[in-house]
Amino acid sequence: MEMCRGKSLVIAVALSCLVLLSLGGQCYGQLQQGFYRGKCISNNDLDFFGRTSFKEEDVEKIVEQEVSREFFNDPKLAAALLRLLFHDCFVEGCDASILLDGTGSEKEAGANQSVRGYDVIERIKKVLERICPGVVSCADIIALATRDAVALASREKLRSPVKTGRKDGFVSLASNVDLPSSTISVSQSIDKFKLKGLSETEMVLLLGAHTVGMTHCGFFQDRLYRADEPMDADLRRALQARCPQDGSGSNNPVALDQGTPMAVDKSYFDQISTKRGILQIDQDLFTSGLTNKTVIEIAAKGFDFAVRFGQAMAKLGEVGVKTTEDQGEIRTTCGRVNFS
Ligand code: HEM
Ligand SMILES: *[C@@H]1O[C@H](CO)[C@@H](O)[C@H](O)[C@H]1NC(C)=O
Ligand SMILES: CC(=O)N[C@H]1CO[C@H](CO)[C@@H](O)[C@@H]1O
Repeated sequence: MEMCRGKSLVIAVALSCLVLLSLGGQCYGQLQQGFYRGKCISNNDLDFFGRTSFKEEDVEKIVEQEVSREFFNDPKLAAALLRLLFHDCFVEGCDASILLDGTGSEKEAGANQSVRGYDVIERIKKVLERICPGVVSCADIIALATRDAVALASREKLRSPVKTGRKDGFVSLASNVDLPSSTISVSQSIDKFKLKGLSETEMVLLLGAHTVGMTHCGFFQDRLYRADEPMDADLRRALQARCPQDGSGSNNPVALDQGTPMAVDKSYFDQISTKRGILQIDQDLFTSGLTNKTVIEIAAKGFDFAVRFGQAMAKLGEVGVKTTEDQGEIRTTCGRVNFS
């Protein structure tokens, strides 16, 4: 995979991409750090002589400012965007396919339930279109905005590097949506992430996104009434009250991280290490011999979660990206393909 990023060894790169593609794998395109440098030129200002003057704008800075404003109004933004990024990237690659409206699009798939943040991306897009129309892709806005929201929700306020240069895809089909369910086994989940070019360790780190945000009783309440499910007794009692066995509370929200539900930190790993995971897949990361070592390592003092999570998130953001004209476009509006 790493080879696909290289600039030299063009032939080797082309060959390995072909091999990877023919194996059904993902091949990272030519994303770049600071792809938009020098590309977003605004010409709204008149200079001293009344001539139009051109000004180079900092796209990443603009996104960061918009995200700060949105985050201030809604600190749940980090959770919304993390889930949006995951659901976009795992279906058709990180190409903003999840943002397309229309009958039968990805948004309408069962797994879309409660995915949020579409409107935030569209608002940031509008701001950028006013400044430099047709330059910044919706797919890049998702990647940059998620990075910025996570930094704001993180105790360490670390803003990880994110490459840009994605194009927006043309296809969005609910029937393509095949996201993991909360009862997927650890080994099946590892396989699913491997198919996207993400390692076991990266999968564990990325599930650490469940350090923020909410789920609903319906996704896990079976666990509360099965004696063989490992769960802290106090937590089980509290959740049984919230999620009655008759299912009458199946839409009740429950925080995925019972420790620090609003902060992007490693608390999720402390929680699952003490049988306080909520979804079955969360708790299983600790129970399973395949991933328990990694969980313990991340939970340990001194593990640099902010940095490692940022790196895994950046890698997620590079899954199946589209970078050429025939693969994608720069949408004018994130909700629809241009000229349709
Ligand atoms: C095996 C993999 C995964 C499974 C089975 C899974 C499953 C789920 C489920 C069932 C919910 C709750 C939905 C609801 O109750 O409405 C959820 C929420 C969430 N997921 Fe995952 N997830 C997985 C991986 C990920 C990854 C890789 C990320 C991001 C990097 C992520 C980020 C989130 C976030 C932030 C929320 C909370 C959303 C909110 O509060 O709006 N998940 N996930
Ligand atoms: C991980 O799980 C396996 C299998 O359940 C167990 O044998 C092993 O001791 C566990 N490792 C740690 C570090 O807890
Ligand atoms: C936001 C959105 O479009 N949600 C849709 C998700 O899918 C269900 C059907 O599975 C629709 O009813 C929702 O409108």
